[in-house]
Amino acid sequence: MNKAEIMVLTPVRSSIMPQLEERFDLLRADKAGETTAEKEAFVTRHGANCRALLCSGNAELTVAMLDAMPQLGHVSCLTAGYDGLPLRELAARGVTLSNTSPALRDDVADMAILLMLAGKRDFVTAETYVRSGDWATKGMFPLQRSVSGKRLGIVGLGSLGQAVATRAQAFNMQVSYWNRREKNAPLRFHPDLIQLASESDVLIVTVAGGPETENLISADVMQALGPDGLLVNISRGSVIDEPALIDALQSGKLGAAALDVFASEPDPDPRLTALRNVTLSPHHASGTEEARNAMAQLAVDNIFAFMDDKPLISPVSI
Ligand code: 8YV
Repeated sequence: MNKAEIMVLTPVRSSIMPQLEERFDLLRADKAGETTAEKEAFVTRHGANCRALLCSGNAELTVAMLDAMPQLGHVSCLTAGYDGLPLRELAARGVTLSNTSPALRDDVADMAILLMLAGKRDFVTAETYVRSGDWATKGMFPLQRSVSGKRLGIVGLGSLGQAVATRAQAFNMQVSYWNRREKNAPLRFHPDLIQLASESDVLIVTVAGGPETENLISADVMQALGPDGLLVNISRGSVIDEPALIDALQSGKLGAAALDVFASEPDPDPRLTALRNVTLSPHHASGTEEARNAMAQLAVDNIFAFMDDKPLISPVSI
């Protein structure tokens, strides 16, 4: 009997790929060439019977590709973010979507705390201070600011925001949040984001990217967070108005930022990376062996669930 066909736009880790290879006929669009046109030509040639597709959230899944896969029923996105996918087109075709946010939540929440502490204690500069010998020649490193007892505002209280809240409470922080809708959570809800920022010492952004949250963190939000405030972003660069961020950091209207994500990756704006009051990380919050294995496994398990007519493990409503 012929194996069912699965289209691969982005492969999972090589250690996990054999699970798919064993059961399905894999159509490797990812190997068809570097350009979208080459991948599109491959999908057009081979997509007629494919039932499910594996890709990352920033893969170029074009309308022409979807048109060439009339049997497509499911897209298993192997990242948490899916803001680059054509959601309206998928919904219109009745194609279901799953992502991997449960698999990376804890490591991303850890990174939010790491960035918060590094930003508040100026840890990167402190490390260089020891390595360079400045400690011996210049004396004591300047005093920094604590996080214990301080006010944390979380922007977006999905499961990632909740995981950040749990960690911050262990640091004895007072945690409040902004979300589109109030959540049933024992945390203070602020329906007004500017108000939340003005009553926070640290703001951690965890909302999903996409058009709905583009530039949500505006110049006004940054100004409300203020000259002593720290803005941490572990969601998507698009959520922050980056030119306004550069201006706020340069002028001192905002104290500091600690960022894992940027408007332009992997080459963030040099005006941003030149600033002393920014702590930088190369979009690596989920960059652990554990998280990446769990993400790959979950993406594969969602394909198995779909192909076996079982409920998806981590569906996304679109
Ligand atoms: C990804 C992420 O691992 O899953 C996401 O949405 O932002 C990251 O953690 C990264 O985009 C992989 O390229």
